[in-house]
Amino acid sequence: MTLNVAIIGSGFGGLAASIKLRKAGIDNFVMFERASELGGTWRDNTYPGCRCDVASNLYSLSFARNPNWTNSYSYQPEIQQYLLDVAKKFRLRDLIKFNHEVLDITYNADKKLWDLKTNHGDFEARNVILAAGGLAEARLPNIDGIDSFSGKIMHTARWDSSVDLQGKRVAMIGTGASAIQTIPEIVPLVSHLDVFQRTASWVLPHMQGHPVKKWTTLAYRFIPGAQKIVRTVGYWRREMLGLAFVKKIEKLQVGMDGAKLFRDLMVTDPVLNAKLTPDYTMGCKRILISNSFYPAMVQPNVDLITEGIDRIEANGIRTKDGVLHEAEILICATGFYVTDSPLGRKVHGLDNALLADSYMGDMANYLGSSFSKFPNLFMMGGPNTSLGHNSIVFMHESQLNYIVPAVKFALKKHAVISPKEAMAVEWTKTIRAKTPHTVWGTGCTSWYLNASGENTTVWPDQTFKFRQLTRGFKKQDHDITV
Ligand code: N01
Repeated sequence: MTLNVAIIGSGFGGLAASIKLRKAGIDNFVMFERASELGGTWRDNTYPGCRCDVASNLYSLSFARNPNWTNSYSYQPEIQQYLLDVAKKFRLRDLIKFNHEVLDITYNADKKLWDLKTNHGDFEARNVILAAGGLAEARLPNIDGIDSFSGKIMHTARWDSSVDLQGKRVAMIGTGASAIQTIPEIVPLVSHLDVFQRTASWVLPHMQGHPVKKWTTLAYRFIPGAQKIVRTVGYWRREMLGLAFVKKIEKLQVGMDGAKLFRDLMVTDPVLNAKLTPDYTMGCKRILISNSFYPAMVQPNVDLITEGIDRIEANGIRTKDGVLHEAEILICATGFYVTDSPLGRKVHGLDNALLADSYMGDMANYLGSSFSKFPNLFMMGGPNTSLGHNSIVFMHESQLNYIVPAVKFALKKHAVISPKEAMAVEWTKTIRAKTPHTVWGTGCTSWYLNASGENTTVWPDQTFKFRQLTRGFKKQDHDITV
């Protein structure tokens, strides 16, 4: 049977797409999920201390608010439970084909259908929504000798809870968002931790993460609109930060001064303090929020190594100064394949166009959601729809305001639709021209940039503007064949 829609992934994006499709009266669709459970990045990231740095009221679907959050900034298990609850409430589980890894997605122009190859057989679909997520493919560092390490290697996004860290000598590579949450949790366990830092991060104190009071939960449950108001206020506070990122970069100096004060109070050793001092404008890489990272870094069993890694050997990590830092366990908090996600190489459109070129090559996109040579294919979390300052769930819902009516139109009219090449080129040009004037154009390396140093990941403007631009399906922007 030909599917109306094949959705790839069952994380926030896939679940939201399913709910919205159904609400639009569309049936006969499935979510292909390579794992045995739904949840995407919140299923995968089970490292100790894993928590969202966006408030729970905001980091949730607007149409599925949860009055029962126990913490204002939730930890991973509660977010994963939220997604399981959403799936239950909206009866989505039966729509998911678990353990189905999509191996290839190719457009068949004769049949006007997408052919999907999975590890459990082949499928055809009239429309495809890619919702595999930007933080899905864990990246191990490409460091000489990594295969020769004789101990256990773990990536934070593939945490193995059966590994006992108690009393072990541990090395951690990376000091990004995942690392700074993991480090304080494992320092009390390990005999020694060497943290290998390539770039120091901007760290601010966590001022608002706290258990939710009972009366607040009651207010969320029983006072109509109470939680929505809190969510809205939280959204606009973040947009103030967004304003500094995209228009008033000089205002970030206030944040940098505050972060310096915080660091100076927490890290009194001048050598360690200097090593932890970032050398780029705050916000160019993701701002980290933690009250426990600096206190962990000053513990006597922790060393911060900034000499640069030369290679990994059987017994540890050798730095460029020739010193071998012995380790029994190696933890890589080294991020994800984002601009070079393997999924991009599995999607082939017209003229054998490769979706990977939307991030890595010159391929233009429309609203970060569709591509001229990929008819009836849409991408959640596509180019320049990731965020540095607000909730990604808001962006997902914005994308769906365009994607769902587009799919509905295509199904109703039996139409082949794709954005006009000129519209896609115009959109991509406009987005790329914005970045140099934002904080992401101030010069730092991050996963927001592709191999050519171009921002193909983060939305370089305020999010309400994206919401305005994605309002509905504009026929005039598309090539439509019926
Ligand atoms: O990954 P990252 P992450 N040698 O790519 C270093 C979300 N998230 O998993 O900065 C040495 O940010 C790398 O160094 P450098 C959030 O969107 C959110 O931490 O490239 N070091 C960096 O320090 C976040 O942005 C939350 O110089 C190497 C680190 O590894 C995204 O996930 C929590 C190296 C990678 O940092 C990714 O965060 C967790 C090498 N070869 C994640 N390769 C919250 O909500 C890489 N590094 C709080």
